[in-house]
Amino acid sequence: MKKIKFILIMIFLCLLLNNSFAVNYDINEKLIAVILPFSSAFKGIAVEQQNAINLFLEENNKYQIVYKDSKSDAIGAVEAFNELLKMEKPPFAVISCASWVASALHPLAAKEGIFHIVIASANFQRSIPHHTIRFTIDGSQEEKQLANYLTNFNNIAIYYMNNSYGIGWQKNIKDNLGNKVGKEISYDPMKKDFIQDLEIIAETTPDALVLLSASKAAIIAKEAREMGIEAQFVGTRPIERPELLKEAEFTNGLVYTYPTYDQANPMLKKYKARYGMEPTIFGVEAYESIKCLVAASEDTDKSAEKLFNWFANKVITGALGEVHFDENGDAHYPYMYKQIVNGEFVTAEFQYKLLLQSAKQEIDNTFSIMDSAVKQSAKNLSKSGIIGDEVTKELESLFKKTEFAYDVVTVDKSGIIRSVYPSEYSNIIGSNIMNQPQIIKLHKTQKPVVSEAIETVEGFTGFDLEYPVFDDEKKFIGSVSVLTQPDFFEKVISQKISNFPVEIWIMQKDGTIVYDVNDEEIGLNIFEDEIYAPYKSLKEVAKNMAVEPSGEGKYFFLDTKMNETKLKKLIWTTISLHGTEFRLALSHISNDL
Ligand code: COI
Ligand code: CYT
Repeated sequence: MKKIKFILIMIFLCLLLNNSFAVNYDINEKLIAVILPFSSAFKGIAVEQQNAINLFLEENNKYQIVYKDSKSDAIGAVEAFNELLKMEKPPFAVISCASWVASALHPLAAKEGIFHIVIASANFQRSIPHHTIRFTIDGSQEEKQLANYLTNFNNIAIYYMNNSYGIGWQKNIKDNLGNKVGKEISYDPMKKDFIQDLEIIAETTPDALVLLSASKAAIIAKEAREMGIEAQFVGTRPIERPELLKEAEFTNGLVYTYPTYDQANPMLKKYKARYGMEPTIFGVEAYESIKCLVAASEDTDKSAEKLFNWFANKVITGALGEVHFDENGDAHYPYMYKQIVNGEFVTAEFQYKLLLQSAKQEIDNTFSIMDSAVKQSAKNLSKSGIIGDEVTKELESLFKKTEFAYDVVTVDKSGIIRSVYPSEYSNIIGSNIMNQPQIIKLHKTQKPVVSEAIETVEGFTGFDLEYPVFDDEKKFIGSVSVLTQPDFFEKVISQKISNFPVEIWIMQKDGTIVYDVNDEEIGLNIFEDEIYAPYKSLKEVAKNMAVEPSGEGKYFFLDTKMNETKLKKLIWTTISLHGTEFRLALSHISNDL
């Protein structure tokens, strides 16, 4: 049934498209079209976007805007677009809202050579490269972050709006957490009463109910709670609508993912003064899109190609904060968790602990895989000793098992490196590392060791994990080692914290920074190095970190670009392996979100 409907829509779209093939336009270089879902379940969103665009135009009236109503689906959007083509002079650019509109208009606008910007379009299918610029982050990116939270639950129900936004999300969650999803039901966004669906969901007693909804989440939450559904409500970007605060009694506690933007941007105050309420991400995104489009138009000949190229691979700082456009035209910026607490949309405090824990877990897992590989090699080397062809084979296999290894070596019982893999580092064979602290310890204890940051014979600051090797008679004959570089931490952690406006750094108990996003700080000591001298509060925090395995604090230090001094909040925990401890810290600028 769905398939037939899809085919009919496609035929209809093709007919509409064909009608406009022959026309040759004279384009209006002062006119921008904005296609929004005014007559739909998303009217509130459309009005907010329109308000934000008008706010910008009040200050910059070089361009005229023609607003069109996409109504509730792709067909409505294509009709609106075709009306533009019938104008004596069609607009040079079009901004459109919603995923289903984005995917439908994108090939049409490309065909007509009209530049296209899409907003509020998390699930957008590009068919023609280098044409459309998207300000919304892809749903699959947001889902990675939501999944971090959803893994805490075991029986997830999904209630989703029946359009490409809801369907795209439902697929994303199923693909990644399918084994936890107990029930999924879609609903028509025009629907007013959700009781029947919710009764079916209630029967499965979910512990989390994901609502892929906008303002309708207010009624859904109310009806769900009234029938006794106790599940944690979980949402995504479009759920932050004013209607939810009117039903705070039922929506309090909702947790959702949300893009970050510049909280101090003057646009927010102006919008509030003008319209009596704060804008949501929809308004901020709409404002930023028209602002950038106007800037791009001033800099170019307004052709679709030049306008696209103006955005691609650019970093733009504005109301959305720092936005990175990739070569495909997609925007990237951080996402966070928000929550409804006491009838307000607020930044969820829990996210920092969650992020720190998941970074720790990722490092622990990686260490543990590396540890068992080295342990196994040490056993295998009992037979072959620490030099010879068999050893090279063993080192090769160890290297291939340990994703983040820089190199792997064997060391004899007098502390001389005897074999190395890969062979390109063979210049270190023969180096004496007897005076490195971890080797001293290993020789003394004959137990596995992990070094603190050491100056390696390879020539960089690194970390060494070593297991002792014993021969068949259990006599100590040397050791086997895996060496990693500090960026090993970055590679492991970045998958867990990417897109969050937080910094992770790692300190040894002596105050040496062994990992920081800012390369220049790696290897510096908070208690000793010059650049930390003016930051007493940081030294205080570091003193606590040196003695306490976990804790929290506040300090002043430079932002990640080392420009301005900011108040930062921090929490830390400990990573420990074979008795060596590292403090893993997460800090964030206290008003960054
Ligand atoms: C999206 O498609 O990403 C949206 O946010 C659409 C919105 C009207 C619910
Ligand atoms: N290098 C290495 N120490 C070093 O300097 N590969 C192991 C231990």
